[in-house]
Amino acid sequence: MSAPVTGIASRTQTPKGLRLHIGLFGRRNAGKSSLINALTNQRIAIVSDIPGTTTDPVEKACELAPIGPVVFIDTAGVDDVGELGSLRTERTLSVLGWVDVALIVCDAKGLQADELELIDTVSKTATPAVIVLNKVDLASASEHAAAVEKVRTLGFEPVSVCASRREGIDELRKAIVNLVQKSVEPDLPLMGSLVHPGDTVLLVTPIDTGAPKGRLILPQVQAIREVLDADAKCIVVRENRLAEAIANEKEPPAFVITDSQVVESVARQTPPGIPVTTFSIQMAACKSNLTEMARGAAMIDFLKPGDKVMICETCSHHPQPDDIGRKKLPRWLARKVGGELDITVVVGKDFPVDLTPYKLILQCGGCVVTRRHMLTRLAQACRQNVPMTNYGVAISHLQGVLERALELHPEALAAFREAHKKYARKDRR
Ligand SMILES: Nc1nc2c(ncn2[C@@H]2O[C@H](COP(=O)(O)OP(=O)(O)OP(=O)(O)O)[C@@H](O)[C@H]2O)c(=O)[nH]1
Ligand code: SF4
Ligand SMILES: [Mg+2]
Repeated sequence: MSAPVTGIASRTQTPKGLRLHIGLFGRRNAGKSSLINALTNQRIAIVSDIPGTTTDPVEKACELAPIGPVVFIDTAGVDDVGELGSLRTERTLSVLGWVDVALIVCDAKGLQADELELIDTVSKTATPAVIVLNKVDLASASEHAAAVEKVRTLGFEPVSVCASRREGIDELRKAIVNLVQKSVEPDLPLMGSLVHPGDTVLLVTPIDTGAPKGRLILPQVQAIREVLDADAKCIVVRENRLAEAIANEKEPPAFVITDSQVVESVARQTPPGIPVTTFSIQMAACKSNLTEMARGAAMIDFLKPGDKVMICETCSHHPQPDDIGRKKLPRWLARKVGGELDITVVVGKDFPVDLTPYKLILQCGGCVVTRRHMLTRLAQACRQNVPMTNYGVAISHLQGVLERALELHPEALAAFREAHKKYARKDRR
């Protein structure tokens, strides 16, 4: 795992993981790419009258007035044909599982079967969606009226547009804003409700070879900002200055938050009574479901050599020489298990449909994706009874201090203990 860096150079750029993700779905030639251009008032997506122009999900980060920083995901048409076509359709539908908002682009002349299926899917999966009737210029008044009526019977109020002439776009923007306000959960803060005015929070940030030159990584910057916003005091140290920093304070800090990689040393140096957490644990709490991730970590103690484990890195960052996901975690796990595991590394946003071959899934922090994306993965793993945890929770456990690191999250701690007992009972059989 290597979280994206931030600093002076990137001050004006909102990281992807903090942007609203808006996906466009529909048949080939429906006008999905044209609509992205119309909404952004730019030519950022390729438009052509050849069906199947967009073949893979394409992400475009941009500003969408008045929402602010967003990522548009242009997708391949859901009516694509042939073997390759059905693979594309499968990828498109997987994107539908994690966007914050879906724009279902339909034909104003009348809804086709694929379009009705898409609307059915967003209804069933409770995906916040706007149904867009595009190409109103080509529809007769009665065709258009019938399409509007049909969408209403499905429980949605459609927005009619002509993407190529950029008509109806302001109304569409308004509909997106309303939907976001009504149905999209705002991002949770990294520190949740842990910081109070007047508190002192100690941040431990190791500066090793993996640390970006001259900058701090995103979760560290986010944490500092949240402490300041809460009118609390923030002390930032490397692990070698931790004991000194605690001793210098008249009052003990409210808690210590550290990079997972030095959590064992931090837990050892921090007097009992001062809670310790990690950036990754807080990331799991705000970005997915820490309780489930803690439950998943219990499986680590029951893995056997040769067991299949899937490691998921949600972005294709350039792997470091001693990369956490690809090198350190497999090495630490092998040491713990007493032999090599059968590890598969999955990079990017695709996630296998069948997870049952795996004994455990280790997910990175997912800093570049939406909370919904992480929750969708977790829900899929839960449905298939496959334990899933995240790198940081796993590292704390592999370093023998997970219980200490979960002190601030009693529900997650209880879930970890309960799952541990359950797996132990199964293991004895
Ligand atoms: N008349 C009319 N043509 C439109 C409208 N919107 C898009 N088009 C045209 O429809 C064709 C397909 O548009 P695209 O935006 O490429 O459609 P797409 O859904 O991205 O298509 P694929 O990438 O092939 O799935 C282009 O020739 C556009 O100019 C519209 O509102 N009215
Ligand atoms: S998405 Fe995952 S692998 Fe990529 S930088 Fe963030 S935590 Fe690391
Ligand atoms: Mg397209």
